[in-house]
Amino acid sequence: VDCVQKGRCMGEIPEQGKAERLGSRRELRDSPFLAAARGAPPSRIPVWYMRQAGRSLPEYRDRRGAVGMLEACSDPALVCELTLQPVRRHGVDAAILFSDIMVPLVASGVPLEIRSGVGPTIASPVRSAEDVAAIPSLYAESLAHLGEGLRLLVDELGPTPLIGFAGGPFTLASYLVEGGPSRDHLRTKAMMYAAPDLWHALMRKLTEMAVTSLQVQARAGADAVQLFDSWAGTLSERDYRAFVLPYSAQVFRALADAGIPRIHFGVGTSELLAAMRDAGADVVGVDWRVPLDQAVQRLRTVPPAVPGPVVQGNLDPALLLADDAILLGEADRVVESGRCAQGHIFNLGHGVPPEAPPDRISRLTDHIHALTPR
Ligand code: 1CP
Repeated sequence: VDCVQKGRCMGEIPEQGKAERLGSRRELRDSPFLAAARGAPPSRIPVWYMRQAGRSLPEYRDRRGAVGMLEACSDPALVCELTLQPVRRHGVDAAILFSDIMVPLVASGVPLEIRSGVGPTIASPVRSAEDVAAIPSLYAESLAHLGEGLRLLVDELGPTPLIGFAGGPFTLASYLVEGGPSRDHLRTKAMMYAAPDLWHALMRKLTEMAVTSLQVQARAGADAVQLFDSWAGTLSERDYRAFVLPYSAQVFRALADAGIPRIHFGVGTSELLAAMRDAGADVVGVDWRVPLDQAVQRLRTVPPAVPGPVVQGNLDPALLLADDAILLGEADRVVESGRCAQGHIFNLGHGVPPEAPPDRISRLTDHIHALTPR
């Protein structure tokens, strides 16, 4: 079924409790993704991929055509269609809303663009107290299109759960302060060190935005949420705990009542894994730099938390460009090293590269599904 062709427009649905909504999607009770995320035994090893929608898929290139990224994100029917494409093609165990971490900033009125092949660029980077004060507040009503896309999806997805997401406070700050993508995040870290009051004021604003956005998504039917603090791995654990963790913890706390699994992910975060779990995440994403058995060791707290750590990851995305035998062999290693976790959601260590052959992604998915779950 194609959301765009159907061109349906649904009215406002009153806010519902999660338990009530689960009742209306009874098929979700058997979801391997939700079982693993809760630390329960899944019927098969769940698989989804960060950036599973997007340029690796010919049907995506077809549908996106010349439509700008932000324009695409504000069209609920198109969002629905692009979210469903990888679910149909690969048979993954979760859908992730087609959107971007910059969408809440755009909705609040911060002038920015997403340039094809570049990423987000900010018209006037945030460098002073005046700049921070000028960032408008985000109102839930400004994200009505996001909620609308989610509601269309909940109807279409049947037994497949839907992941909502937001950018983590450090990662959003890095785009705002640098003015665009950055390798070293030097200006961002300089602000953090040299102007801590300014930094904390900025973090408070971004935290509020992430909370508003995730609450809108949870109310519209997201079955899990992921906080993408992609670039937090540039910080030492000490600085992460002082300058970022309190804000991420606030985001996770604000989502506790929604009763849905909360995933926390960043790249290069081998040294931050325990801190990222301490922020209140139910599931911690692990990139490819540390094997899952070691990640689990790092995530075990003293006294041991009950239940034990649930991890997501951690296949190197570059393997999608190697041949099948190498890819599947490495995937087996990831699965084996993840068996000591309370739960493992198979994923890549970061996003699907646009060059990844779609058929190979499907074969990888089938291969993992054929393995015996823990
Ligand atoms: O399928 C999915 O995963 C859903 C789609 C999705 C998600 C989860 C997109 C679509 N963006 C995101 C999150 C996002 N956006 C993150 C966190 C995840 C990650 O680390 O990859 C980040 C850091 C961004 C910022 C961003 N937006 C970048 C990265 C730039 C950099 O600093 O390297 C880029 C290239 C974008 C644009 C974007 N977002 C999504 C797509 C399909 C695109 C490309 C659009 C285009 O080129 O037209």
